[in-house]
Amino acid sequence: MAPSVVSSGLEKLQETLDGSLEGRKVADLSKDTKNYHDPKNRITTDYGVKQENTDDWLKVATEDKTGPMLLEDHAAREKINRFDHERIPERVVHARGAGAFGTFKMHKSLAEYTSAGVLSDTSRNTPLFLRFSTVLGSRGSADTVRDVRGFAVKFYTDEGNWDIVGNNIPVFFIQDALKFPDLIHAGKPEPDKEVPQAQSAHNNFWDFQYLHTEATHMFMWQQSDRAIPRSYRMMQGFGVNTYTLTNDKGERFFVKFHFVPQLGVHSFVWDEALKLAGQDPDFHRKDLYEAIDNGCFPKWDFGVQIIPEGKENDFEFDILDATKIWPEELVPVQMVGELELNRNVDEYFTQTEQVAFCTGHMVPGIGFSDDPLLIGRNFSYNDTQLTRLGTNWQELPVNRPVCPVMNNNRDGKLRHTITKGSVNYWPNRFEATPPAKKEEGAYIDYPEKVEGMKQRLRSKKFREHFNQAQLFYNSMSPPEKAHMAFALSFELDHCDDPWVYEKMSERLADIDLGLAQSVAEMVGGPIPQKAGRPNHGKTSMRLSQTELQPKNPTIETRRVAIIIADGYDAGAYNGIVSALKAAKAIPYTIGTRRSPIFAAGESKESGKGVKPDHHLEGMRSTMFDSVFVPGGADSVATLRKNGRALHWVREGFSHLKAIGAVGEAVEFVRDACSLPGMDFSTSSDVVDSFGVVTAAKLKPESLRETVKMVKGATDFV
Ligand code: HDE
Repeated sequence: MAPSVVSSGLEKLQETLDGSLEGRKVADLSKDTKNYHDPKNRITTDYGVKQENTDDWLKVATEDKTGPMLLEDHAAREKINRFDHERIPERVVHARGAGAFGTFKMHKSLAEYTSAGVLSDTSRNTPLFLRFSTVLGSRGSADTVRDVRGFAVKFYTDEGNWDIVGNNIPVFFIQDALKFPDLIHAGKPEPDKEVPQAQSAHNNFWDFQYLHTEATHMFMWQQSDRAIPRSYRMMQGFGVNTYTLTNDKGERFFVKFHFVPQLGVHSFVWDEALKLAGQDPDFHRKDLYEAIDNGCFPKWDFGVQIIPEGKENDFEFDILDATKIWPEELVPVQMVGELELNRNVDEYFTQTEQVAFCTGHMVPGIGFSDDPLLIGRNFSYNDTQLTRLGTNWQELPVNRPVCPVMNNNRDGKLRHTITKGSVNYWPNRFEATPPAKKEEGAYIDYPEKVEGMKQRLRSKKFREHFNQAQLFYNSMSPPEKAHMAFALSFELDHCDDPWVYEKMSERLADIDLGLAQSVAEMVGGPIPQKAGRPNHGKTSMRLSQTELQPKNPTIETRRVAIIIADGYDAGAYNGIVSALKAAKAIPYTIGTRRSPIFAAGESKESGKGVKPDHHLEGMRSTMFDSVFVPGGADSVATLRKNGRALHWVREGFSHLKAIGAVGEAVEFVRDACSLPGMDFSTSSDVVDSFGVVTAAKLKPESLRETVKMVKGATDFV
């Protein structure tokens, strides 16, 4: 990744967007943005005095002798002092993340359901910040671990900030917010040894899952391929909780929010994710930054599921239960808008780290429901920002709204705003800053009639915990089911307390007997002979990733490694590079060394050659979506003798990647993959077998075929 000097060109953007809602957030941020690379800059202290030396502490010293350092050196003390206090508490969950700015647009108005401008005014481009995250790991943990991913959006609307603090999985582990500390304690590293980091594969996590049957549906999602996404750009986002919309007539609707990636939903295979966690722990963070920097802006279709008030009891599940989806057969998703990410942050800490979301941030026309998970969250988010960022966290540039903010909340540590005026209360004799009327855009609470007993109780429908776990499992394709069996076997193998893996082996029989039996056998649990409860056999649409593929498959932004050694076939190499570029994929040349590699017939003395992006030892196949080997007798002979080259091809093949080879490389690839019975006939023009495309002779169609193959392979995983 080549970092640009001033990555997002705020000034330029400001000119083009001037006056628009989108432009106002850009202008607002630029007030606090300084350019480190401005040639006029000189180093100063924090109080603005230019410094001639920030490397040597003031000391009593001569050319021959170093004497004591002097406490009087304020600038030195300031530098160390500021450094000592650089860290703030990391988020208690979702500590590891990456974010970007973007815009949100509705192409169909929801005015029928809501008075919120952000959802009804199709002429608006609402600016936003989106932060993706993992849940369990610390700030420095790896991106590709098995975990739920956060999908938190802050919309800077004309009526105030609206936050959807969602995940890439539509349900949650628990139904009542009060269980959250227990859930997270059980998932985080165990308290005695503080292991494992960023993993659910341990006794406490699975102990919790067994003891909370309400978690069954969610842990099935967390054991599916959804928990190992290929990219933040290739996963869905869900609001998860049930919110409400209110229209101008005062009618109310229950709503769930959905974001569907236009690139389709794609995942790693587990072995790839595991290896990447060590080989490139920043894989997702870099992937997002790179795509935006290259102008390939990730986009999501925005959709809503809506249930009118009065119909909420028509379902066998409670629509306020966050452990349940609203199956799309019953409540279709209406696709009504689009979210695009188009600007990288200028600085990680002040933007991605300091962004602070709050489920309580609602704008007129959008509200809560009595979802007991959501209402607890409404308390928790503001509370946690006080620890993390302090009282005035809403004044930080990334957090402040684009519309005017004025009230009688004052003071507190690090107050930034200077409010002029001689009173700071309401009512006041000047009638200054009065409350707003409805016509002026005030948030009006929905007048809901409420009656009941005060009790620590969940209503009856909340007590059914298995139907949708079965629905989800039944809806998976055979490979997805196999991946889940492997995932569960991996996780429970890491639990060394027999109580945990034995109980969990039994629990799986509540979902599917076959699954329970195969996992129990693998992990050494008792093999269930009978289903815990009959599988209802039902399925639902768009739960399997295979149904969430784009209408027009694309290989835009996919990374393709082209492996070469001296004597490679320049025609094949140049051909594939330009075919990939034309398809907007990103070709990477991987050489036996990073200094220039020479094509067949090209002499070293020519001083030309190709300078590879990386060498074979510097990278691994896991970091690429596809591998291509051009021919060239000498190049292939060298690669054959290179164990790492062999491993590149073999590993890529075993991770189901598209592999392409031309000319002499065909035999090499066949041997590297070494699958008996594979038909890599070199006599015909183009052969495609087990995801490997080979062509005996270089022809345009062989290159086109390779590109198509990469497309095909990336469609599925
Ligand atoms: Fe969160 N969650 N959460 N959560 N959550 C936090 O707030 C909490 C839940 C989610 O990128 C914390 O600012 C409670 C569901 C995301 O900054 C904290 C409950 C969903 C993020 C908190 C839940 C989420 C958080 C920690 C149970 C999906 C990262 C730092 C009722 C819909 C936001 C922070 C970011 C972060 C509390 C459950 C998503 C402690 C009490 C369900 C994406 O306030």
